Order: sequence, then structure tokens, then C-alpha cells
Amino acid sequence: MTVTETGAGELTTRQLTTLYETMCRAAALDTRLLNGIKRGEFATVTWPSRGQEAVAAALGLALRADDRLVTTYRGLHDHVAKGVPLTEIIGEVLGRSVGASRGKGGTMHISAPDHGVMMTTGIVGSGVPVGVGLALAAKKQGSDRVTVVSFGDGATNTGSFHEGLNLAATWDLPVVFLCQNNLYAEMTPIEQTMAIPHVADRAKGVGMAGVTVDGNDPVVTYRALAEAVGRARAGGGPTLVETVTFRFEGHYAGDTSAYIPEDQLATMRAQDPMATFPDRLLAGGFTQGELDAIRAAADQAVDDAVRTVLAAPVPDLDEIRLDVYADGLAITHD
Ligand SMILES: Cc1ncc(C[n+]2csc(CCOP(=O)(O)OP(=O)(O)O)c2C)c(N)n1
Ligand SMILES: [Mg+2]
Repeated sequence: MTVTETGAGELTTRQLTTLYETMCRAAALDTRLLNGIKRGEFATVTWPSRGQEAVAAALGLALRADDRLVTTYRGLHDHVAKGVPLTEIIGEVLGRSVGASRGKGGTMHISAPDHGVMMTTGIVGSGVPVGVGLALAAKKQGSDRVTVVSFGDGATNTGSFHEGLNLAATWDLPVVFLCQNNLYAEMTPIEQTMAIPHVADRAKGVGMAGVTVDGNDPVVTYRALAEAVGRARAGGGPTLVETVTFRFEGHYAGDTSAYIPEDQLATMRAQDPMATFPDRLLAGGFTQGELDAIRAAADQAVDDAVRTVLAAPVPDLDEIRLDVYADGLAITHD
């Protein structure tokens, strides 16, 4: 897949460290949840993103705390990057009262508005029009916050994607469409569902800027996202950013990925950002000790959060009646 370098300028040591810290937390979260499921420590369902860490880390660095995010069932990395505390994420995955939605949403439906995560959806493509609505609200309110909608390559074959992009371009909305192209939709490779080489080319049809970047490179991805977010914030309208990446685990925890050819797996393993980015940091002056410490801290934070969550109660039965209707809630327009 051909990729385009965008933007310029060196990242600071602090920015590079933040990228790697987020990547390590995201990878540790996937691994810990998969291991826990495999050994029967807990029962739940996840859609792992192992391999896609660079995209989420870049996203986190490009966004402000008050920016909005809409993501999918494969969005745990995005939640981490947006700053949702690990206990709130894992609490939701394991259905405990400490979850972001007090354990009632599950992996597919995490929302954490305090951190800008407005919706996580299991309906492929459905986040796009919701993100367009959030961006329209920001524009009408005169706010400079930006909305990012994160989705997969398969989602770009849905009607909602095309309808949403068309409206966003027509109304010049402050939104960034982030396609995490992991080359598969469930078990189907992208070549069997799309006749054009780049998802980003779909932007041209609605008069929107579109760019394809190497989603396994957090620096290149950050630059592309920072440029798109900056354009949206300055009133320059929406962008479709396609990040080409890969997922090394199955579509869902338990899927053995037997449909992924060995040679493709080997090619993509050589580009695994959790291997290539540390090498690049070492070449750039980081020490092995520093990188090991970042990784160990991430593993520890995830382990601690799992322990906290497992010690927390499941939601009280009365919770089932709460948050169903807006009774008692003040509806405001801030
Ligand atoms: C509207 C709709 N159609 C079909 C499905 C079943 N489904 C769940 S995930 C998925 C694949 C989506 O692939 P992609 O958008 O590339 O995201 P990825 O899972 O690779 O992150 C499909 C078809 C669904 N959830 N919603
Ligand atoms: Mg996909």
C-alpha cells in the first residue's frame, strides 16, 4: 500500500514518550484481557486491536481533552488514548460498577463524556452520522472543539459513511474521519469488498481532503491527524485520514485468524509498531532502560486496574432502571 508523508517538524522527547506510553498501555490492555479470557479468570468478549497501537497513540496526542470521539467495538485503544481511566474501561469490559457506564454498557458501548468519548458502537458505520451531528453542534455553539470518528475499512462500504461524509463536507464541519484500515472486515480481506486502492480516495467524491498514511508509524500518523485536527479547528472543514495498519489477533477474542495467509502475517509482523517504534526510539537516543521502564509501568497499571475492577461489585439490580429515560436529568445545550 502506498503511503503519503504529511507535515514536517520533529517531535519533542516528551511527545515521543507520550506516544510510546499510550502504545504500551493499549497493548498491555489487549494482552491482559485476552490472557484473562483464555485462562478462565473472567468471561467477557473483546475485539482486540493488538497491532493498531500507533494509530490510537497518535490520535491521543493530536486531540485536546475537550475534543470529542466516537469509536467502535475495536475502540479500547482509542479510549485509552483519549484519557479514559483504565478502571473505567476494564470495569465496562468486565461489567462491574466501576465501569464508565457503571458496568451496563460492556465493551461495545463504552461512553465516557467527561473524557470526550461520546459513543462506542457495534453497528458498523453508525458512528459516522453521530460524529457529524456532534461536529454540527460544536459549529452552531461557536466552540472550537473537534470531533473525531474512528472506524474500520469495512465501515467505509456502508451508506452511513458516504451520507455522513457528504454532509460534513457540504456543511464544512469540524470533524476528522479516522479510518483504521486493518485490511480485514471480520474474516474478509479488503480486496474482496473495495475496487479502489485507497479508502482515502473516497473523500474526493464528496469534495473533502483525504490522505493515506502508514498507520504503523505513530509519528507520521500523528502529523497527519494533527494537520487534519488543526484544519478542522481553524474552520477549514473535514478530512478523511486513512491509516493503514493490521490486527494480529482475531476479529474477536477466540477467533483463530486461520483466514490470514502466513506470508501476509509475516510481512505485517515486520511492521508491528510495538517492535519497530522502540527500535526507532533507541536509534533516536532513548535508552533500553527507559523503554523497559515505560513498558513495565504500563503492564503494572493494567494489572492494578484489573485487580481493582475484579474486587468491585457487579451493578446493583436497581441500576437497570437508571439512565433509561431522561427523567430527572437537566437537558442543557452546553
Ligand atoms: C451494520 C452492520 N453490518 C454488519 C455487522 C457485522 N460486523 C461486525 S464487525 C464487522 C466488520 C467491520 O470491519 P471494519 O469496519 O473493517 O472494522 P474492524 O472490525 O476491522 O475494526 C461486521 C461486518 C455489524 N456489526 N453492523
Ligand atoms: Mg477492518
